Amino acid sequence: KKVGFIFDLDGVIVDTAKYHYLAWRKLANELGFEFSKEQNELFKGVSRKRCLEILLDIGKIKATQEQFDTWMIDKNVDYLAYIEKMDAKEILPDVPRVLEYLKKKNIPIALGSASKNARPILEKVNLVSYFDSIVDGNSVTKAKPDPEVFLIAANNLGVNASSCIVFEDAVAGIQAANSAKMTSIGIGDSDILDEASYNFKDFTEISDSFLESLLSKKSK
Ligand code: G16
Ligand code: MG
Repeated sequence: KKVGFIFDLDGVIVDTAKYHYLAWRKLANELGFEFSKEQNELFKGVSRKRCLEILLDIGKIKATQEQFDTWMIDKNVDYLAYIEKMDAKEILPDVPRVLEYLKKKNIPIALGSASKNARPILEKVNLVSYFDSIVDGNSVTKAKPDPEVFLIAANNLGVNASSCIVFEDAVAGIQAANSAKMTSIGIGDSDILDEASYNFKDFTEISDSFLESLLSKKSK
């Protein structure tokens, strides 16, 4: 059976969470309240719109539709200024090795991200060519933990959902992969991502022999 791999973006391929944080914090400060790194954890894997809703809850701010739309744009403009300065040095350790390993074996690879900025980020870090399909926040109607983003990715790769393996750093992403009946690999804190099929701190812990054994198991 044909096997496919799906990578989340933020927290898996690059650490853009820090830039999201700085942009959300700036907006919070402008609106007159603090926004901590701990609170930013809630934003991982969550859509931009949902992030702003949570942020306004934290600040106890009621917004008109017009204000809401303006703040979404303001935050993204600030975020894009950080993205503009990104380069390949920001790729998380050993991600290129794993991508290269899969590419050499002709395994189809997709991106499955909540971000509407996924493509420009992949371009900035020079990884676009590894992806046979890029499914991002522009292509989905339902956010993670809904499996939509991963199901579209599997479909684009021409691989059965149950033959896909997903790398995710967010609880909502692991849940999305699980409900799509995919094999989920948690990247990060195994206590937080305890619903994943496998857990690793980062890609340096994922050996070629682990990938090999996963491939032979999944292709049966
Ligand atoms: C990422 C981040 C989220 C962010 C979302 C939308 O998800 O983890 O914090 O809110 O994308 O990003 P944008 O504002 O660029 O559309 P993922 O799925 O790549 O981890
Ligand atoms: Mg993520």
